[in-house]
Amino acid sequence: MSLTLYTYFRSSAAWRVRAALAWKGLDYQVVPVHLLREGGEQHAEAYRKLNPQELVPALCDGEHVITQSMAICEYLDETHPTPALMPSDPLGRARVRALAQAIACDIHPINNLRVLQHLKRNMGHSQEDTDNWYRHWITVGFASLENELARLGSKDFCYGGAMSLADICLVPQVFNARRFNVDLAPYPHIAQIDAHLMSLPTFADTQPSRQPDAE
Ligand SMILES: N[C@@H](CCC(=O)N[C@@H](CS)C(=O)NCC(=O)O)C(=O)O
Repeated sequence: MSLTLYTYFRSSAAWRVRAALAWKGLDYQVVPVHLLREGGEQHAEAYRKLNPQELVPALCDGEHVITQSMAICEYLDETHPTPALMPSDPLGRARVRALAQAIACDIHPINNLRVLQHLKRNMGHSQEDTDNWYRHWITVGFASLENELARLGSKDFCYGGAMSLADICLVPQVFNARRFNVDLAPYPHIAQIDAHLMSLPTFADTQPSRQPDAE
């Protein structure tokens, strides 16, 4: 199997896939897609042919192009079941998906680059406004996530004392929160889990500063 990942060092959705690939011990080729250079290489014709959504990541497995980070992670988990990214029981999988989707569906999309660009370019908002927007949706999302992790009694991992898709989503989102100066003190479970996960090669080796296209 030959895997190629279209990625951008700072993309949190791409980091999810980099972490999943690392967790599974899979080798892959990296093709950087710069999201800002020349109006954004994700909008260039060559990339649009690969991913009409004009978003990273995209993973090529041989001739097959797979888009959407969550679909890619689950594809990797099904094609390479060990070590697993999902619990073996239905309730566990539902819990992990709920935590992962709280980040990937409810926080991340409204803070995406194109949303921030629209706020600034077309709706007349200042940089300060858009930064506040970003922080607002992270704090709303993290407050409920923190409560859920506390209720589950989570410590080193989001769920069940083992690596899962929820962890894969958490770490890149915490990285983004720090980048936008969100105070993490109100979220001790999130901070503890993130600190533990960042001590593991799965996340330490795939973080933005370790990428070939890092600036
Ligand atoms: N739901 C998609 C989201 C992908 C996404 O939003 N990627 C961002 C980077 S994290 C992107 O490519 N943004 C480019 C843009 O907004 O123009 C996924 O999980 O793959």
